Amino acid sequence: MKKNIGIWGPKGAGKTTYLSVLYHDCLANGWKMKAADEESDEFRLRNYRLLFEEGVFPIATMQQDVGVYTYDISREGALGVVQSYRLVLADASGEWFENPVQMRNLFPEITVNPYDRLTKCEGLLLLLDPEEVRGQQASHYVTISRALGSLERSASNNSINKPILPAMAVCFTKMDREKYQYTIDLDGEKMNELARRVLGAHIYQDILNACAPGRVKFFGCSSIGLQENGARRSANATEASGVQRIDPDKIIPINIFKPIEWLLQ
Ligand SMILES: Nc1nc2c(ncn2[C@@H]2O[C@H](COP(=O)(O)OP(=O)(O)OP(=O)(O)O)[C@@H](O)[C@H]2O)c(=O)[nH]1
Ligand SMILES: [Mg+2]
Repeated sequence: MKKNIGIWGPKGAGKTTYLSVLYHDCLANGWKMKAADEESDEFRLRNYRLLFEEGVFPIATMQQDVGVYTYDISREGALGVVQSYRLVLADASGEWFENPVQMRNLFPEITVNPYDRLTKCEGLLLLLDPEEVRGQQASHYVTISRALGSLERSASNNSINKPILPAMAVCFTKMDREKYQYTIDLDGEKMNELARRVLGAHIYQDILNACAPGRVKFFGCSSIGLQENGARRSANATEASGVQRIDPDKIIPINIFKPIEWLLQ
């Protein structure tokens, strides 16, 4: 079963890093995963080396680089029934979501741009750095509202009677940072409370309004894991070279595959 998963998130939210460790976390959750083409495998391997060998984050995605990555995942569920999906994920620079008009004008040749991809996605991953959202709620409001509007329009175009919106997983990234570490695994009402606090009442309510009941869920995640003492260093301080270092041996991604697993349900 083919599933287009849309990824949405402002610049630097952690999209590329998230995708880079997806393979790792998918396996850790008892699934098998295989890249469906060479480009998808190369993306995975290139970033794997950066993170797990050199201990550095992938570089910021360039404006013109819109990558579409396809992975086949499967696992044996209850009663030996095999579940299998083809995940199609697109990764783009956050500028596509912050300034879509400007990006479209700059790169008219990118016909299926990440923005338009939303109109045919079955699930949406909204990645947000909670620290950034808190600092700039108004600009995030705009970026998030665009995603919601685009989803709602595509739903009402596709079916006349009952618009069916894709499910949406809102993931707060980089929750390994000291301030957030203790909230990474919150669930249910506690997670909703955190989301309301981070997003502000307006954005929070807009998200709930745009999604059918039970079709939106908030997650806390970290691509690099808690890193123990290293987390503080990697999150806040930059080395003299300007490159943040991660301890490759301590990369244990948290809640990376879980939101996708939830979207697939
Ligand atoms: N502490 C911590 N920092 C992270 C994590 N993931 C990403 N970062 C930091 O956030 C920066 C941006 O991450 P990216 O994955 O490049 O973000 P992006 O959303 O792809 O950014 P653009 O492609 O520029 O839009 C990284 O260079 C890291 O400094 C994480 O799990 N924990
Ligand atoms: Mg990126």
